[in-house]
Amino acid sequence: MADQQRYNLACLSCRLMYSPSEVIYRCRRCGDLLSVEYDADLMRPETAKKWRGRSLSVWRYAELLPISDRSRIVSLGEGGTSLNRCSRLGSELGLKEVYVKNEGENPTGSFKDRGMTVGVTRALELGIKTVACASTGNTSASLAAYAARAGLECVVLIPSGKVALGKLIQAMIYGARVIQVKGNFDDALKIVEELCLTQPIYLLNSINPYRLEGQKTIAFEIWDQLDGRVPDEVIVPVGNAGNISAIWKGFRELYSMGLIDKLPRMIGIQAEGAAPIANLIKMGLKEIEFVENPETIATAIRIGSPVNWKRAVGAIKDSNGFAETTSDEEILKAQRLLASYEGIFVEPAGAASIAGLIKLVKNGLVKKDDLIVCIATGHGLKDPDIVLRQFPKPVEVEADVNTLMKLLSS
Ligand code: AN7
Repeated sequence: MADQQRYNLACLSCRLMYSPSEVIYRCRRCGDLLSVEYDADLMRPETAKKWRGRSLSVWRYAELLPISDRSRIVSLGEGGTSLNRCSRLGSELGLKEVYVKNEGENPTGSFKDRGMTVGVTRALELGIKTVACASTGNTSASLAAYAARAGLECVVLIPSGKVALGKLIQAMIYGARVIQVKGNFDDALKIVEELCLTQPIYLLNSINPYRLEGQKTIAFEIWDQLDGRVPDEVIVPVGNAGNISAIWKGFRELYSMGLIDKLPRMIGIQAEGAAPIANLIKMGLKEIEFVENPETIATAIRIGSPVNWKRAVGAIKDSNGFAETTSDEEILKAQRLLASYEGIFVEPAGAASIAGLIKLVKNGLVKKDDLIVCIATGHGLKDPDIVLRQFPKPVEVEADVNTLMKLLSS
């Protein structure tokens, strides 16, 4: 038997409420996005007692996830990613306590799996047969996998020629219909949203409120992994701006439940060529100025019109945080630094949080003793080309130990 629904959907702007039984992405009155809001009786410390004894994963936090029938969860073992204390990186930067949460450890290699386990489970509950998304790569890889697991048809739209190879082949092998759109991610998202409003196809981009529910568990896990301590700063790469919003929601819920008594500052990092949110925050603009032709080697965050920009700006401002931009060069440098100092290999977009941290240190915006968590959002093997291009071919030797020793001593 399904539990009773213990949440509703609420418009972010006008607060109009909708029943979860509706397939709806935007408020019918004002057009803004929707958020999952739980019944007040769940927002108590007692709720967290049920979490103890369950393994670290997205579903450890089931009471605060919008699924009524837990017997039908579509899972591949998502979440439970490591939170690595990075002492070598920290001392290089003159910081005492830096952690990297390695979301590349998720089943398809990015944090998107946290959202998809929830979103695709909801799709099944709603009786959906076909799911779709637009994607810079990781969302499509993840949706394709979870759709396969659930036995759903899957359509993914990607910007022509601008998706890292590893992500493209994932969507293919999982059996999705992969369609390249002549345009960028923003163009692809626009048409897939239109498609899903007129066809019986369920949209699983981050305008879908259930996705963010899964992703907020990054905050819950950090809190668990730090034994109840709250970071001073959480640094997040920002593209479509769903993840930073989701993580902030997670921390706010812990706060509402009375489990923490302070909140972290949320720090969003964007690539210079795709930085509408960072520009807004840094220049104090009133209105967002979308970037028409976003460009960065971090193709995952090559997004000019982030749909969740309002939520993200809210998260940054309400948390007393800020936003920063990083150049492609800084991103690649950070990617190498994290790999060679800590053994953590992330894709360029995932390294944006590290590149951002380096910049914040330079600008004196974080303190030496701060407890800092960087979110490394995707696995390095997604995009091998970018690394290959930066290194010379490995030297070749005869299969002879003396030659080898000579080489090593040179
Ligand atoms: C590695 O896959 O948007 O700010 O379509 O893959 O929540 O969008 C990917 C985003 C950061 C940005 N890091 O997260 C997609 C897509 C990685 C990513 C982001 C993405 P959001």
